[in-house]
Amino acid sequence: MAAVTADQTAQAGADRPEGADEALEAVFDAAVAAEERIEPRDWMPDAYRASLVRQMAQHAHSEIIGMQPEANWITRAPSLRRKAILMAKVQDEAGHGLYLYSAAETLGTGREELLDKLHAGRQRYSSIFNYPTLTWADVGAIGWLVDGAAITNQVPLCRCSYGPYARAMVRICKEESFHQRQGYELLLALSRGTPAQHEMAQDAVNRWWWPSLMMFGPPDDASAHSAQSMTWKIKRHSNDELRQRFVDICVPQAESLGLTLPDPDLRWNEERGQHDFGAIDWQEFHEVLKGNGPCNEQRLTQRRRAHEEGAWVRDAAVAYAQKHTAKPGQAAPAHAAPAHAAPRATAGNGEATA
Ligand code: FAQ
Repeated sequence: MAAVTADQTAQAGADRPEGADEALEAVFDAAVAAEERIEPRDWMPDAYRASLVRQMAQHAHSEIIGMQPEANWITRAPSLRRKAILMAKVQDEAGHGLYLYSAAETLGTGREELLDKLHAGRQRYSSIFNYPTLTWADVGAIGWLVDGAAITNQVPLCRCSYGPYARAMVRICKEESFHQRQGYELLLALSRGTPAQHEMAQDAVNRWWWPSLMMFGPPDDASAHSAQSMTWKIKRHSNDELRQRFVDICVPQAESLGLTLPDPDLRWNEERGQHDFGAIDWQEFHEVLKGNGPCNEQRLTQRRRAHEEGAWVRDAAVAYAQKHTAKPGQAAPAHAAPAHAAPRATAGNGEATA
């Protein structure tokens, strides 16, 4: 970006003449308008930085909490092939979290800080991961619908104005595409299987359809951040636009799958050239956001426990890095104390734990 770097701004320091911030903001606005990428060392408004951290943190948290519902089925996958695919997918989600935390770090917020906020319930993760995976077909429904919704939302983020986020999204979207296809293929196998398997696939779609539509966020007239995020070209489309796009993509796919989307109001609108669909239960969405979804407590408890139990891995990685960066003749610092084990929690919402 041909903008002013943060260093140049700092050099100008406190003596900056009156109106300097406005001038910097004008350069920033022009860069955004010209579709240039904002890079970590460029000057940016504090509110732009804060909004990016907010969205990227929520996104990163969603990826790592999103590992839980499907990981729950790794030990019970019905074949070696399915198990290998599912393990690869769940590992991919961890990787996505890693790219996104790293991208957020370029804005000056450390991963530890973001994780602390997640564990304290001060930052969000996607509502969708607060629903239980009750049968094997849920793994297919998550792949088809949840990853499908994620791709619809995230492909435009590859053109986000903030460089590190946009670049992380390119790789994430390629992997999400594989995730979506494996879910579709799994559901197709079930749908064409025995009547009981078909029924299991339909039941999973019935349960995941509406929560998937909620992933796109509140309706445009209730979306606090959309207008500003779109002006800054963080978001390229509104929540409702992307939700509509997703519905239009899913209808023919559901037909090919031989499954029904659970919405009696779903029909093609010739005039609009799009599908009409039924009302979303926004009360349910807000309850989930408040922490009252079927799995909120379970997901956070498990996340905190995984973090505690993984302390020794982080300590070991730090000790290893220090050892290898220590100058010759300098002793490597002693490694940290071993992590302590926390008691296991049990799910109280019908979701069996692996
Ligand atoms: N859940 O003003 P808006 C995945 C919050 S990754 C929870 O419309 P914005 C991969 C929102 O944060 C899925 N909270 O907000 C995968 C804000 O609260 P705040 C995650 C939600 O940012 C697949 C408030 O409501 N994807 O699935 C939700 O303009 C399978 C007002 O909303 C991303 O994060 C929700 N559904 O638009 C992994 C993509 N919706 O912050 C494993 C990037 C809204 O003021 C397995 N994020 N809120 O406290 C975005 O595109 C946007 O942030 C939106 C929300 C569209 C999610």
